[in-house]
Formats: sequence, C-alpha cells, structure tokens
Amino acid sequence: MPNRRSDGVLGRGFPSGPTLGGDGELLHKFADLPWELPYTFLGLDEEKSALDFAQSVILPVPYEATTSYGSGAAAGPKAIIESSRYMELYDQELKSNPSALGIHTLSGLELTRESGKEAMDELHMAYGKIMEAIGDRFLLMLGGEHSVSGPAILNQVNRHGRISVLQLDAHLDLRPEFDGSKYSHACVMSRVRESVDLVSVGIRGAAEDEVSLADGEENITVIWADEMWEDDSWIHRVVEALDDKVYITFDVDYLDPSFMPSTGTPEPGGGDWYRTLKLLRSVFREKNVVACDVVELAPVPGAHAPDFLAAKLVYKLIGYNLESKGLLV
Ligand SMILES: [Mn+2]
Repeated sequence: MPNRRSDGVLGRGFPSGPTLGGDGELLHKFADLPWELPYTFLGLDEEKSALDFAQSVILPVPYEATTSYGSGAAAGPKAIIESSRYMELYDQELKSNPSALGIHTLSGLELTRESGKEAMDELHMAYGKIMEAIGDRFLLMLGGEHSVSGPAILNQVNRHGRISVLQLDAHLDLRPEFDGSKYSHACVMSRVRESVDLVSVGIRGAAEDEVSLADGEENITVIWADEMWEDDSWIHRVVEALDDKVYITFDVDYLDPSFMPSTGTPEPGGGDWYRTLKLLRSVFREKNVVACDVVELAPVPGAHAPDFLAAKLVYKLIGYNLESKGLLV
C-alpha cells in the first residue's frame, strides 16, 4: 500500500504555526521528523487544506439516532477521512489532481441527542452559517444517517429558491413518520418534498404508500433499480428530469451491497461504480450542482474496501465539480 511518502518530504504532516506557540523555534526542531499524514481529507497538508485557500469544504456530521436495522453510521465520516489518506491524488479520468485546488476538512458537528427535532434545528442553524461563510465554494457533507440531508437541502432552497434533489438511494424515504418520529432517516425526503423537485434513482425498497405518493406527485421522478440494467438510457432520463440547480444526496445503500455492504439497510441489485460515475459527471456538466452529501456509510471492522470506495466517491464529486466550473488544470 503506497503511503504517498515518496511524493513529499519528511515533516509534511507536522502541525505548524501557533499550535506550539512562540516564535517557531521549537517547531523547527520537529520539522523534519517522519510525521504521518494529517487527519484531513486526503491527508492534505496545512497549505492545501487551509480554509481560505480551499475550493471545496467537507463537513462531517457523525449523527446517528434513528437507525432502523444495522447501526454504525456515526463512524462513517471518520472512516471516509481515514481511508482517503491512502488515496492517489491524481485522477486519471479527469487527467488532473483536483486536490491541488484545496480541500478544507471542518471538524465534525456533534448534534444534540435531546430529540430528533432539536438535532435537526441545530444542524439547520449550523449548516446555514457555514454555507454563508464559505460563499460559492463547494460544500460536501458527510453523514451520519440520512436525516442530516433535510436541513442541508432546506438551507440550499433558502439560498437558491426552487432546486432539484437528485437522490441516489435504495429507498424512497417518503414516509411521513417512522418509529414515531418525523425526523427519522426513513422520512428525510418527506421533509423536503414540498420544497424541491425530487429525482430518486436506484430505488428498490419502498412501501406501497410511498410508491402511491411518488406516482401521484408531478414533482417526483423515480428511476427504479431494475430499469438501470438494460442500457444507459436512464442516465438521460435523470438529467432531463432535473432543474438547473441540483443538490445531490448520495445514500451509499444506492450501490449494490456486493461492493457496498457497509450500510444499515442494504438491498440487492443496486448501482454499479462506472455507470454511477457516468451519471454524476453528466449531472455536473449539464447542471449547476449547488452542494452534495454522502451518507449512511456504516463501516464494518476489517472491511476497508467500502470505506475506500466512499472516500473515492467523495473525491470524484469534488473533481467533477471543479471540472464543471472550468477550474481544473
Ligand atoms: Mn437508503
């Protein structure tokens, strides 16, 4: 396993500056020790992960309160950041190194456990402040359970007006209430559906009431997972159904559990890697993606591949966004 040490110099992971205080004399003595990569996305150093410099900002939200089957989504953001530190920075598909434009990794938000409503209110306030502060830079949230997407989407609606939500997911999440809570992960799209146009892709586990609801609403388009196997025409249908401004919420259970088993409610028959990338790149090229999230990774001890996959997916989203804005060199 390459650790990218050959790309850098000793001391690249050392926390410099005021963390040690003083005039930096002590710091200088430590500078050439063989520090490991920092715990930032991709292990980027202080320069490339500085908030002022970075074109992309990662917001970890390790929130998990309403899991209905397998648990562990609270550990998702850390697993993504940890595994990203072993990833190559060069993207062969994009023929570029997207990390050169900087990625800032915020500290994780620790939401209250008092109640689902209070946690979502807290996230709504925090997301709004962060969104205001970073302006046009690309904000990518890491869950946590899927309910965290609700406050993010509603903030983006406040900022941009009517937008589409592209939901990659095995489940519709259109129940008005689940396990006695309106704020369950199983209800997240129900929370936002009146404010957005919803395009749900890869769906293969839904309650009859959810299907009736989706069928009856003009602003909900569903691409069922079994429609995705004949050919790639569904990609065109997705792009056609989206408004110009799009928020992408990527529940990793959208992917087939044969290569994404690390999630709470897996369903057989999900999306594959390359056609999913083809969809995402098309959406970034043809639409204005306002923000994204990747949620519901529930790491399984010893299974590194799904964590690495999720990290690579995050890097792809960042790369496609930079490409669509003409920023990649
Ligand atoms: Mn799901």
